[in-house]
Amino acid sequence: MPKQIALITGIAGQDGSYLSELLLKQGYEVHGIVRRVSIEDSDHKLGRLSMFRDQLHLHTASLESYASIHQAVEKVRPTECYHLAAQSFVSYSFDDEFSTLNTNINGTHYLLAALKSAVPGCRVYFAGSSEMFGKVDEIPQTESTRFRPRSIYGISKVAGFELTRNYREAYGIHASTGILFNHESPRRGYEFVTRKISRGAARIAAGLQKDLKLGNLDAKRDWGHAREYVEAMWLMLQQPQPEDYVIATGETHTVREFCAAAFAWVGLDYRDHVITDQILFRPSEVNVLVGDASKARRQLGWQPKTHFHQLVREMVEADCQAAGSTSKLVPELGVGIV
Ligand code: G4F
Repeated sequence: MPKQIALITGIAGQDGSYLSELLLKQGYEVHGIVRRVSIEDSDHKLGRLSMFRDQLHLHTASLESYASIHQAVEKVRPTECYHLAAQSFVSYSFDDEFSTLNTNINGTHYLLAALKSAVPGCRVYFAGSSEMFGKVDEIPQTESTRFRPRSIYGISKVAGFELTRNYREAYGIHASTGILFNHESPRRGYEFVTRKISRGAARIAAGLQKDLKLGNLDAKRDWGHAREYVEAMWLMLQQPQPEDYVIATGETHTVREFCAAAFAWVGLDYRDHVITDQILFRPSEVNVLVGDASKARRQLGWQPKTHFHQLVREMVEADCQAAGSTSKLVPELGVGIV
């Protein structure tokens, strides 16, 4: 069997790090595209890769430059390409619409065009998002639910999804989109709500901070474990035909429930510490997301394993360790108080 060569954009992020580990274990030669600043500040920006950094091949390129993307693709000549890089923080997309659209849409287009030109047989994964569903028409959301995005980020992902579909249909590229619902872990960035809460709870328990400011506590999300979601990405590229798949747990919880559970793990009541701040509310919100991953279960044999409370616990424990405190593990508190 010829050597499998993977190219991952966004390799330094949460998903990129879990995916690299998975592919290395399977014997892939793993290449990643990173920004020049990441190499210059590698302790900080490549921290998630530190455990296996010496097994990776990193290349500097920018999603804003077709020439640099083409050069990286031509050099690596991947058999599989996972396009994870994006401006992925939804709130920020309201503040800088132009750069979100530019990076997310043009970056995807540049990559698809470079792959088509240099390695048309390469299988491609595009990181879609449940944010594409936006103001949802139906609950739960499936592959055929209409997209009604409510943020510039969501709009950019719908465009990426359509570009991917078009490259598949027009040029016969094996390109699939994973419509991934929220997926979290102790490697999640601090700006996302779950990590903000797990870290906040741990630091408050350790006496390092008093309060935690949050926005909309009533938004509902379908939260799964990132380590399992990258397995679904890989499975999509092993299928004979490229298709699009919803990846989700099928369970939804409010941000408030996440707070209650996280603070309960450290023996605290979130109501004594969480403050809502209007500044952190979004101009237009996606109120409820919950996915139906039946197609992935049927065709990929994929299903989520980590339950909401296990996920919260794993994140809080990791942050307690970082904050030098111990979690007191009192889940009963978290279940009742919302
Ligand atoms: O953690 P979030 O910022 O994630 P969001 O916006 O759902 O997006 C994430 O999941 C998507 C998949 O659906 C990805 F495509 C995307 O790249 C990203 O990974 O916010 C979750 C919810 C929102 O409703 C937000 O309004 O939490 C609410 N929230 C309340 N207070 C907050 C806060 N979100 C953040 N980031 N910070 C807060 O203080």
